[in-house]
Amino acid sequence: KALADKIINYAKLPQTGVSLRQMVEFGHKPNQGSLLWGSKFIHNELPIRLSHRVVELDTIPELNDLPAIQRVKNWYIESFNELVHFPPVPDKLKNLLLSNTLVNGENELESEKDLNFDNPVRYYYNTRDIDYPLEVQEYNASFTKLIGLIKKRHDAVVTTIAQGIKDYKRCGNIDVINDRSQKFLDRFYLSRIGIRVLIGQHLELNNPGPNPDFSGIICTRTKIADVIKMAIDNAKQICLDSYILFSPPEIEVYCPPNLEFMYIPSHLHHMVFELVKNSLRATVEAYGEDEENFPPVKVIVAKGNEDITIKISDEGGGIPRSSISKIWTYTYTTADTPDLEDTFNQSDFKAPMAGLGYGLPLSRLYARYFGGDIKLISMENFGTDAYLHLSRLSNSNEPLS
Ligand code: W6P
Repeated sequence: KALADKIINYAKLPQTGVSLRQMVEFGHKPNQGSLLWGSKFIHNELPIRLSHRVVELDTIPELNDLPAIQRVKNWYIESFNELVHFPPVPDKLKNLLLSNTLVNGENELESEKDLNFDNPVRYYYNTRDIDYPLEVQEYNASFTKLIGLIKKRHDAVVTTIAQGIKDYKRCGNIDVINDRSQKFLDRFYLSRIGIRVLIGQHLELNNPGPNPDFSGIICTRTKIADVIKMAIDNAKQICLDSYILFSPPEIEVYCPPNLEFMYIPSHLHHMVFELVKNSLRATVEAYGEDEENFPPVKVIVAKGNEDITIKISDEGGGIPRSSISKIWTYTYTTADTPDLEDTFNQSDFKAPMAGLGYGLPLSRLYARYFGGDIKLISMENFGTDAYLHLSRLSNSNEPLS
């Protein structure tokens, strides 16, 4: 039908990546005019990214059969449809916006001739800080509302797919996770991170909080030691909730004081939390009730020119070298995995010690999204070192598949 054709056509258009630096530069005190360019960019870009995922999904028959995947695909189609039906910027606002767009300034258009409203927007353009008419604000507000609803619709994508794959495997379909669907899910979740960063950034810019260190959801002064501390407290608490323990293993942190960099704090928290949680679990399971002899988990932070690297070391017995690659798959977990209902039925949601096994592969995607990575080195029968590399060069573009 018409919608299906439209999706196929959009999927032929290239996706446009954005760097952390671009987002931050744009996000510094945007006015309603700049936000209108932001709305236009996302209005162009989101349907393209959504269509790529839908079309690609049709090429993975092993996954396409899953009811859970069909549900998720329908969310993508619905959101695509809402976006392409959202009204374009009214003509009378176009000219006003064009005449106030900054040319040849920092971070602006390269030349006047690019100033055609219907050209594809590479990212955002900054505009003069004038009083824009109410219609601009109304347009931005109604677009912001739409993408807020879209973001919410897709909240449960990861858990829906994870549970779907688990059920499907339990019914005897062991071939769902082959190399092809593994690579697809990596691209799919990486793309999802990018989409949610764009939406999250736009929502935040349209409704900014008071903290001047933030540009949208990006903190220009993310204090590594603070984020690590919170992630550790969180992981320790979950460790206490999951095991009958007097106290969880000690965690020693060696971090240059006051070290800060530009990042999305929630992403950093998520990755450190996940790695620390794994180290705690390995330690507790290796030592059992012998709490007094828990070897501490060590967190070491080093600042280089290219990277800030966080090493998380445990002496939890390690894993065989041949099992390392399984850690990054979407079906492997060393612990018993609770079903989703079990975790949601608790009066308030508790992150389980061992979730659906997605924590590590997703953390690596978060790292890669901004040019970093996660590497695991294990000594079987001793322990594991996890290296979280974070790129300090914030101008690497979003990886788009
Ligand atoms: C383990 C297995 C693992 C995965 C990720 C991080 C730390 C650890 N420790 O034994």
